[in-house]
Amino acid sequence: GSKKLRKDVNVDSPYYFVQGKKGEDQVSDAKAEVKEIGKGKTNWKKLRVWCRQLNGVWESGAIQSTSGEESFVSLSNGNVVKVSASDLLPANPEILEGVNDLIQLGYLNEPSVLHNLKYRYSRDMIYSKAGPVLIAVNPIKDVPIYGKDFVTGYREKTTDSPHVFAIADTAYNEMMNGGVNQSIIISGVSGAGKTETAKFTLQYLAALGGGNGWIESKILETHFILEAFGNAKTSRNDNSSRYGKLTEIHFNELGKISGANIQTFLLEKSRVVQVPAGERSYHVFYQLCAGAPPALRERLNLKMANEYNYLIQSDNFVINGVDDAQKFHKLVEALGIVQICKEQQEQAFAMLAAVLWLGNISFQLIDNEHHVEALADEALTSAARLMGCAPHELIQALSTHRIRAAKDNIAKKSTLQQAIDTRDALAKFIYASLFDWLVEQINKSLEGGKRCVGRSISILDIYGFESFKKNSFEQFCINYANERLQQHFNRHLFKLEQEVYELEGIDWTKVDFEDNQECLDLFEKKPLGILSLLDEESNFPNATDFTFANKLKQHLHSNSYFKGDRGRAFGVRHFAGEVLYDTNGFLEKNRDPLNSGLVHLLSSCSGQLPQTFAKKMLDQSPKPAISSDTPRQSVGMQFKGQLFELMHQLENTTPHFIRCIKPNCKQVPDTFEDDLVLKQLRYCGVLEVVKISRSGYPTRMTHQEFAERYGFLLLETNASQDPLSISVAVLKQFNVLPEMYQIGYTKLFLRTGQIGALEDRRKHVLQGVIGVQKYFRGHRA
Ligand code: AD9
Ligand code: MG
Repeated sequence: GSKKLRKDVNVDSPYYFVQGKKGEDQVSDAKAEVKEIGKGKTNWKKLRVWCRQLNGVWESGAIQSTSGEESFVSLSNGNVVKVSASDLLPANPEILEGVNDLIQLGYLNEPSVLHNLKYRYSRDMIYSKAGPVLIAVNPIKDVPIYGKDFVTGYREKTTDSPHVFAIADTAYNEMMNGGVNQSIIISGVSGAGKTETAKFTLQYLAALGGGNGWIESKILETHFILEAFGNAKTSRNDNSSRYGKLTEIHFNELGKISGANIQTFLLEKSRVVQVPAGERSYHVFYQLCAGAPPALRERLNLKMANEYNYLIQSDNFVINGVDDAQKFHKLVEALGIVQICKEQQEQAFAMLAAVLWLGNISFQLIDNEHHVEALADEALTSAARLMGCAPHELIQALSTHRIRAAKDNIAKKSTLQQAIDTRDALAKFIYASLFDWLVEQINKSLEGGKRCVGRSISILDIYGFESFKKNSFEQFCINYANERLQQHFNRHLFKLEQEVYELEGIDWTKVDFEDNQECLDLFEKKPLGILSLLDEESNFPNATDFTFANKLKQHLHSNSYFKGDRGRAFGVRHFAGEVLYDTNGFLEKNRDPLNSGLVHLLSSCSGQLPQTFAKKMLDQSPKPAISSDTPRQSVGMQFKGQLFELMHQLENTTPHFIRCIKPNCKQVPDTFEDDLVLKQLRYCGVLEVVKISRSGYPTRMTHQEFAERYGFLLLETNASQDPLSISVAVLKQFNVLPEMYQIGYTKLFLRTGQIGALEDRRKHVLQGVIGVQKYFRGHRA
């Protein structure tokens, strides 16, 4: 990891390793912990351990005997194997099996964390906590834990097992009692369950804050509309959101929902014109083609999905178990509910049909210099009619491009590739503008009048960290966003952790925490951050992806978060791991050029939506669009701006974090792939949370709990019966060193591993005669 936790500890202490200084080095951890235990402080025979197999998988077992650095371990499958200490990690005692909160685990090593989640998952306990963070492992099947009885259970606090409802409930109460805006930040890889989790959150809040009638059902309906336009089937998820979303819910003084507002981020536009094999374009295209009634079909000259080039590419038209026609009817209903009138709906559908027809436009050669012109066929006339322009105007706009010559902008004939790019740019622009327009309409209908201060809950459903074989500009932006969110996450958790210690009167000021600011600087610094360099290069007419890659290497080679690579690639050391980006297409995607001829065309269309789209575009342009082909702010800078605004918004809220985990790649239930889960735990910073607590005192028990559990082990009966003195006597008798614990006002804080040793002793005694007698004298098991 790029981040280190430092703890001011005595490096010479034999407990150095145990304290987690080498938290990143599991192997030394293992050796040290096993060695410590081997020194005879604990009866380490029969010690439960995790044992690394040749294939890297951790198996549970118990130590049979030890000599030097090697041990014989009997595995859970009955086999006995010889293992070196470096392949052993201590496992938690049985009482900690499947605990609600990972922080309760005495040993917080990776196999222990993983085992705990797996144990719970196999019992359909999909939610767990890691300190303040909720971990949600996608069940990929219906689990009956979201009904009215569960809402009531969490509302009346008769249930306290980890749940998304519990998070929503806490947020709601903190908002009502403290008058502070709240946020629920949901992240995870594609298919991990973010969007479903966001819906359950909303469902709970609607149940709590409902009552004013329409508004909450309206908010729920918006999901359906945005899913139709912003979700698609991908190889990872049949209903993958291709944009990020922040839903802000407003409440009134009485805690009832009064309105809402939705913000979206970085819609994947390329999908409109390019669909990867086995995937689909946006749901709404298939819904429209399958479900439009005859009269509408006629007005839009609509065909079936398999007659449109943009949709044919992937040869994938249906999703198992989904009826697109029926979804279309549901969509129309939902549009009505958010007050988008019939006329507007028809205009929106006309834009969709126009996009589809654009994809069918073809070009013919017109001279010997490879120049082409769009054919005036059914596709072209239909697209022109739907947009509201004359066919020859569309032909002209698609067959020419503009170049800057001195101060003028002159139109030149296009080659086939240029013409196709122009056509696709128009289709993408129309679709993205339509999406933004829809969000605007939805927001108008969700507006709730006067807003109360400190009465809102925002739900963020945003793409998690991505690292594929090939990573492009999209992954670059997504990972940049995650780097920002991770900083927010770390800072918040760290603050919380510190607060707990302060509240308990414990000295923890020596913990020093390095965050990922340097990595963020690599992206954001002016003028030598990647985003600035990308913009600079985007403005050079002759720049290529290669020159961009070289520029990065030239300026950033000494940055420790940057890694130059061969050819067009470069690497970034993210908090979640190193990612190699291929600069292919970076400049083009960052410029996202829209031929000024197209803007002119749209603004002169008779259709209302094209005009609106063009106007918005012109309003956004820093310079008059006429003068250049790339008038807009670059995509990278736009995204950075959006992200800053988002962070600013989030910083004024109390955050609650939910980390969604995808248990397997096959989208099937009851299958838990260790490696995949472990990777995500790393990506989403759960192991970081765990590390933060490792560096401190992860085990916390109230004086009362501690005294009840271990008090009976005292050899001399304590005159005083108060839990604190019993606890202190236990610690003394078992020679727990002063640096291994701290005594807070109400709780006892213990370092990693201490509870395991005490548990072993306790079990040992309970098994012995004396222990059994004491046990039957009424101590709790
Ligand atoms: V993506 O980044 O938008 O591609 P998400 O949003 O993380 O992704 P999504 O919420 O769409 O994933 O979940 C994927 C599928 O998992 C859903 O379609 C459901 O079939 C399934 N799922 C997710 N969460 C739950 C749940 N709590 N209970 C049951 C679930 N099924
Ligand atoms: Mg989603």
